[in-house]
Amino acid sequence: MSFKKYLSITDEIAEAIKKGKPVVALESTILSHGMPYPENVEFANNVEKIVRENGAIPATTAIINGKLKVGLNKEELLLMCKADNIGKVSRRDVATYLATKQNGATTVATTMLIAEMAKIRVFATGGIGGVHRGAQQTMDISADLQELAHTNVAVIGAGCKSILDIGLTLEYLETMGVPVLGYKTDDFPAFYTTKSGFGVDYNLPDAKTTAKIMKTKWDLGLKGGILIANPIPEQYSLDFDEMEMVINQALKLADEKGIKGKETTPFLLANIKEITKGQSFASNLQLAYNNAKVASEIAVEFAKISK
Ligand code: PSU
Ligand code: MN
Repeated sequence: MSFKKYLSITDEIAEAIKKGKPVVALESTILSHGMPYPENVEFANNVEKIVRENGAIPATTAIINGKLKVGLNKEELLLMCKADNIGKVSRRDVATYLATKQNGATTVATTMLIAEMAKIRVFATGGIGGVHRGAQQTMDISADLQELAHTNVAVIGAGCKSILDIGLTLEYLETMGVPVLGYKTDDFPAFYTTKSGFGVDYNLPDAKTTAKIMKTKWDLGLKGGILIANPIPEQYSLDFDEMEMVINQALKLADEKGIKGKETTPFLLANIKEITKGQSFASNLQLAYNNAKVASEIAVEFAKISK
């Protein structure tokens, strides 16, 4: 297919995919637009290390020099982390960035898209985008949700932040037929906290069962992604009410400054970090590490039954 000329997969990852070995996709927007430099460099290296320690091969994605990159070398990772002139690329931006050779970081939506092209079925992130609060007026709904509806990739994330309307986000996913599965939990996590007050469709007992559900869904030809909601480890969990206050403060600031569109999410993330004096950032790192670990375990089990 003609998309292959745009794909640039490292030899190691290409070989692993060919042999049916476990590979875990990782996004770059979390690096370029979700975290400050140089902390994001350490984070990027740690996440890749955790994936390897748990038996899978990391595949960080980005758009560089007209190519959809699957797997970044040190230099390319640094480019994403320094984030000088690095756009935030969602589905609608992909063709423009490729054709005009602009460099960009991939969101959850774009990472899913690239992962599917490369035949990678498991992707670890921090949290997904969703239906924003006030979407009834603004119609601000992340393209991540449409991608989950259509693209065959399992996304492991710590739910979503309550910068979003979590209830509406879950309704949207239900409408689109996206399974929302809790990893060893009955509760949909709210990123910084283990519980959001909303439930999941099913409580996954282990990686093996997760892999079985993924395989069954796609065997049936039921197109689309699966959201695997993996709560932050208890010891790093923050107080829900305290985070609500912080988030409300950030939302108010965004409103006052008239922040709109694709700037909204990065603006809110940066301000939450600022208001909590970095405390939320430590939790952010830990939940993302935990997602990488669980995603790798799932990728290992999925590889076993997909041979
Ligand atoms: N939510 C987070 N951290 C993030 C993002 C979302 O808690 O880094 C990033 C992800 O890359 C996600 C994107 O795909 O923001 C969603 O942006 P938007 O809401 O503009 O679709
Ligand atoms: Mn948006």
